[in-house]
Amino acid sequence: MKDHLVIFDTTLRDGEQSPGASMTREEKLRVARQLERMQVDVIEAGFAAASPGDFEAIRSIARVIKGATVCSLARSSENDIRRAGEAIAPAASGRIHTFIATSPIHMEKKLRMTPDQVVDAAVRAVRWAREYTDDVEFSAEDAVRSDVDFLCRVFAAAIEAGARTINVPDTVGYSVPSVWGELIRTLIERVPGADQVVWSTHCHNDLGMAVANSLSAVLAGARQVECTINGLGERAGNASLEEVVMAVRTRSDIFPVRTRIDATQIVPASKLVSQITGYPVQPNKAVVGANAFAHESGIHQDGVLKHRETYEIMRAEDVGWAQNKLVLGKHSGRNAFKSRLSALGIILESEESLNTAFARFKELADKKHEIFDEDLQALVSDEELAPASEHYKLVYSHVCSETGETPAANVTLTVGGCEKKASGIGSGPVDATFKAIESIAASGTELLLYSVNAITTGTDAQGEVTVRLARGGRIVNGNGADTDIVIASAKAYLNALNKLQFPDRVDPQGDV
Ligand SMILES: [Mn+2]
Repeated sequence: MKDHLVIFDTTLRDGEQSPGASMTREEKLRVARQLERMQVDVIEAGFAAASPGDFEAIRSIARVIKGATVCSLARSSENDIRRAGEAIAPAASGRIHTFIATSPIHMEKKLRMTPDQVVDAAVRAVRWAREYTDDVEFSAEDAVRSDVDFLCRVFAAAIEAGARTINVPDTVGYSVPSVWGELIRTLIERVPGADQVVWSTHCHNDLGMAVANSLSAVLAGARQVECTINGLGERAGNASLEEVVMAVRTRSDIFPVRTRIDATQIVPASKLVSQITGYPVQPNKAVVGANAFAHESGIHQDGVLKHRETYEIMRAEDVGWAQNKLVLGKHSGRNAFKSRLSALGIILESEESLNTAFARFKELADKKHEIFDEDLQALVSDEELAPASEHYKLVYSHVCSETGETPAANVTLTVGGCEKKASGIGSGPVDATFKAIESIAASGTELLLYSVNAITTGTDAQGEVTVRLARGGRIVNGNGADTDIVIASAKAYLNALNKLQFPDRVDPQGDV
């Protein structure tokens, strides 16, 4: 009989802390619904005290999600914990995840607290959290650089105060598998009350070992792994959910645990998160990369055709690859469209927004005869920023690209409802378009990244463009999709400018 391994997904909290990856409430809801469908155990939906927007997003997710525990992160201050408690209040099952730093460097330089004060603060935090829910998780930030005796002391105090899950994070991605496993084993042996809690690990990927360290922790007795879709997260990211889940499943001869994850939902989840955040997945990424399965690449094809196990240890369809099939076409009706959306977990709030989306679907189906799930996701992503909240909007564009001539663009935008026209020239049609837009917006931003990906195959595929802009230390990603990549580019640029119109979350000054 195998133990249950709790999959704690923090795509919406740690993942969202990647530069430019912040998501709107609607986007977070879509990801949360997909996580629920994939049957993760816990969804860390955000950091309630970070901003009113994050608070609202957690509350909305807590209201909607029934099949997973909804969690908010909170520092150990009373205000943070009360905000987290209020945010998760509507949940069928809610958790508060509170943390405090325990390494000498963090205690001295950041918290300016003595070890005794840190233990007291941890105990108070867990007790406040228990006023809202029995399901309280405690993390020792920067555990990797903390003294083991002190970790034992603070964890014992947190358990005594009522924590049910004890999380050991490698906040800075410094550990290696043998050392990390040994630390978990030591803590489980030495901490009084260790047998009454679930031990958890949260590993960062700065040295590329987040998944390996997490799995080593599982072999040492951890029964919760904190991870993200596509390994998204601060800096080099977190342990990737799909790799942890498929390692445990594929090597069930080694791991004494099983998850309840529906693996066929992994690839759809990966694509959704990539599309919403604008973080593409590298082709050779394990499990979810386009080349992850041998039959996709020519060289092994012969061997695979003769006998699949020659090169494959997993089946592409088991993780959801086979689902990329034609779903809708030009003649599909409103009901077929609506039911396909709801199968994808996309619930449009009003009949009016369904009508708008359906009109856009028809438009797209005229240009591109086969419509795939990915096209529908992109269409809805494009639709979601309600026109009323869009400061900049593309009305018209005309672009000339001719051999031997300088590319030129004319654009018409509405800016806060007023129509403005401009033209620009550039080294290519996209460059000319961006210059024309800038001559209206004068945003003072720096372009950090421009990328185009084909959403599906074929030259009639929609191009999905990501534009990353920086201004005054703030970074946003804009996305746009269209069968015309110049128009997709203009949409992505305007989407980024629109995101800069909204105030950002405050820097939470702390992370596990
Ligand atoms: Mn983290």
